[in-house]
Amino acid sequence: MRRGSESTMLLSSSLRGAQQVVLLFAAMSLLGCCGSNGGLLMANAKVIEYRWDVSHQFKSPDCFRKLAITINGETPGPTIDAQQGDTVVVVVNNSLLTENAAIHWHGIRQIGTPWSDGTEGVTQCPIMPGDSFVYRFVPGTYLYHAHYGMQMSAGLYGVIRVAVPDGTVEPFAYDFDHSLLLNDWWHQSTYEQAAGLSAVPFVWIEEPQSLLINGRGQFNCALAGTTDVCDTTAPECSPYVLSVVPGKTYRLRIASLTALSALNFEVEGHNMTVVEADGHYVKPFVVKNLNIYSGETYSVLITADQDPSRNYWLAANVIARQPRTPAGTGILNYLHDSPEEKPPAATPAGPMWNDTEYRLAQSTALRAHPDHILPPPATADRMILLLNTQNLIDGHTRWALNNVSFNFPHTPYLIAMKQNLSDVFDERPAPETYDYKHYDIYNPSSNPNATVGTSIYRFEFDSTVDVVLQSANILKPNKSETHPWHMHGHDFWVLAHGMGRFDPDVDTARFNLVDPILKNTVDLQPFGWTAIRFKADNPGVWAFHCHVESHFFMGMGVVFEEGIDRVGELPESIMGCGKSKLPNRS
Ligand SMILES: *[C@@H]1O[C@H](CO)[C@@H](O)[C@H](O)[C@H]1NC(C)=O
Ligand SMILES: *[C@@H]1O[C@H](CO)[C@@H](O)[C@H](O)[C@H]1NC(C)=O
Ligand SMILES: *[C@@H]1O[C@H](CO)[C@@H](O)[C@H](O)[C@H]1NC(C)=O
Ligand SMILES: *[C@@H]1O[C@H](CO)[C@@H](O)[C@H](O)[C@H]1NC(C)=O
Ligand SMILES: *[C@@H]1O[C@H](CO)[C@@H](O)[C@H](O)[C@H]1NC(C)=O
Ligand SMILES: *[C@@H]1O[C@H](CO)[C@@H](O)[C@H](O)[C@H]1NC(C)=O
Ligand SMILES: *[C@@H]1O[C@H](CO)[C@@H](O)[C@H](O)[C@H]1NC(C)=O
Ligand SMILES: [Cu+2]
Repeated sequence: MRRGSESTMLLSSSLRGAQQVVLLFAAMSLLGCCGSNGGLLMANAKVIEYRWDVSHQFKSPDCFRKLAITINGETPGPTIDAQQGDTVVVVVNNSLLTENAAIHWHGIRQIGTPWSDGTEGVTQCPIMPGDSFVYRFVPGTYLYHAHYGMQMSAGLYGVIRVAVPDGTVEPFAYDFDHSLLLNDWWHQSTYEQAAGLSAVPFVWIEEPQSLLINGRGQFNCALAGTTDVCDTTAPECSPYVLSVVPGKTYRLRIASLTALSALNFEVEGHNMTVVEADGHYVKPFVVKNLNIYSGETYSVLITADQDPSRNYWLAANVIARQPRTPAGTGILNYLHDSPEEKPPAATPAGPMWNDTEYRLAQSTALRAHPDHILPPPATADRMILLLNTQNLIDGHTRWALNNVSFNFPHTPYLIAMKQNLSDVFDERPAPETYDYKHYDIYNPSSNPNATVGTSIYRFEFDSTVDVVLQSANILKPNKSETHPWHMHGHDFWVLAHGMGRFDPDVDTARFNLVDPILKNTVDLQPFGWTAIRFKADNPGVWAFHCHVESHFFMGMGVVFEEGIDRVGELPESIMGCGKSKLPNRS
């Protein structure tokens, strides 16, 4: 209960600190998505407080009973509803009896509060059972989820919805605003999953049993064997219903926190206009099907302009891996007297799962809205090439970047650096590139052995950095995977996507420096490459990793540092593990 007892003090200091955080926000709006009127933000800023109790509960989101990790008894957890400029205070109480926890605020840049990022091992010690932790930050976009072990796939996640300040007009109009959180769901526990991933030989959990829309899916209980754990009539697993009024336009905030699957989402019979991605306005484009990768958020507009005498499917299908999971479905309901009536058509099947060109085309179509372009710096100070490979280390299957597979040190980097602790992590620079002229991305390496490492990339403060992600062969011949890469503490410009081997002497000419979209998560296609640029202007230590939970667990991530000397005094609440010392108290 040691840190629990400090929560009251921290909470009150966070309330006192609200004004300071609002000022930090005013600086942030230069890069933020929506508002630019600092005066308005100041006048309207509120402090919103949430108290969350994290605990294990038996849940049946797809009709099959399973132990899930919940917030205040629910999965997905409560939606954080705020207005841009507000300060959100979340008091997290870890009531898991046997497990640590940490919650990451995905897409929130944490300018001036790098210790509130919620990444266990990088920015804080885990929250131990019985402990509380106060996260305090200014929101900017739309997701939160566990960042400890594999708790994300156990259900510890939710949506953060941030409205524009009063008086700010968005570049599109709609009548109603709804969120759709997409997930994949396994019946095996996360402990079994993690044990399998760490085993020699490797034991793979296989594809998810269900896909969930707003925490609801429909498993075929006939496949469950015993009937007492699966009940298709359980109210918990009745399909999500979105009720519409003919003629009205709906903003759907579609967010994916899948642990593994890339998804394709559609609303049967309706086109969607994509207007926002990861908290930034998009040059509007119309799609029938939207690809969405784990960690991404999109806003789309749909108009209820179809035959109102029937209902329509909402459907999510697996792409980029051979699907073995039925579509996740919900119902678009025009029939208000029978909202759950099944639509007469077959469930939409989505595009071919292996149509890489189609996915690449949609990713490339994402551009900044013409009135909201923030041009990137014309040149970069440094370019890092990251080769993504599957490797073996002492018989364990791992993922590596430039032959280094990431392992967390026992002491979080942020604390180690601020307290000048030595022997916490490998202080030699992490590898900047690989032999891109000769490495064959299409075939398994003749020597698939890599090493584990804790080394990081350190950037000169305010410098401009390019990172090019290169997807290569996995350990099997002619197979490569899709990886959604997520950066903490920054939004980055997506300069280009390509297929094949990236050649810096040729392909930099393809960089879009005119109207690239800013994002915090971007897809990397099989045997393809993705180039991003960002400013190292946020003092702190930040993870950059594949958002596939099992891939990150198996080492698919790197860590960035910039401006550590500018980071303010760290709160005690993040300390207490490894070598991190708690300051003496009187
Ligand atoms: C925090 O958890 C403890 C048990 O671990 C419980 O007694 C307490 O009521 C919880 N507090 C809140 C605010 O849920
Ligand atoms: C969707 O858009 C396509 C292409 O613009 C168009 O041909 C089609 O009629 C639209 N469908 C609906 C239902 O509006
Ligand atoms: C895509 O996968 C299907 C099987 O699901 C296969 O029949 C087809 O040949 C594949 N297409 C390509 C381009 O590999
Ligand atoms: C890879 O490492 C293993 C030990 O884990 C070793 O037995 C094997 O010879 C190595 N392979 C090569 C090609 O060096
Ligand atoms: C860590 O080292 C820096 C630079 O040498 C120094 O300014 C700082 O005071 C040291 N911090 C601690 C906690 O010792
Ligand atoms: C990774 O390390 C192994 C063993 O040192 C080496 O044989 C292999 O070429 C390296 N691969 C890459 C991509 O650098
Ligand atoms: C891999 O693909 C290449 C080119 O498509 C082909 O020549 C080769 O036979 C394939 N190898 C295997 C093992 O399927
Ligand atoms: Cu991955």
